[in-house]
Amino acid sequence: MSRLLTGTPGVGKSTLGKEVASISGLKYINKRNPMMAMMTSDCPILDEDRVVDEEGGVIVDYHGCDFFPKRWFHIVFALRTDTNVLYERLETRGYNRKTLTDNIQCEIFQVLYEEATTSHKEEIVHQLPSNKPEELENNNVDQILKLIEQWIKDHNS
Ligand code: DAT
Repeated sequence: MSRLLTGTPGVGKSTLGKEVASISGLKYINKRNPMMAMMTSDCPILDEDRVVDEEGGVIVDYHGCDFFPKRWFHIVFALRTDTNVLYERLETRGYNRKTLTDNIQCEIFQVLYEEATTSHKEEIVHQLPSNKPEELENNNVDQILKLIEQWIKDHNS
């Protein structure tokens, strides 16, 4: 069982992914995890054998889904952040002007959400707002856990 958290850098994938993993028992995988090898800085490869064997399933954090096989993810969560909020987060990270502008445009044109809906069935892609701590704690964690629970019910009956 694999879930993907996608979205522009800075939208909150790693914060939410780690929180969901700590509550649900899913294993959190990002590009620093040995199960994800980076061919180049923008080309991830998941170690399918190890991921499939992972008891309890995995939640993968990556800014994109083009590189993964289409059959791979059962649910995709696309985080979205308002431009002004994202700008401040990326500025705090010390991104240079070009990287900042590229990422803000990526969010404005919802590049990663559209990539998710064109590379996966639309009904498995869920957009989640990620601007305030309350959205993380009260909304997104709960919603992800409910959708995972529902998926398990639907596929085990
Ligand atoms: P990503 O993994 O998508 O690059 P992150 O998890 O590192 O993003 O988060 C970027 C910053 O934003 C970090 O300082 C934590 C903060 N953040 C994440 N989700 C948030 C939310 N829902 N409300 C407020 N701040 C949030």
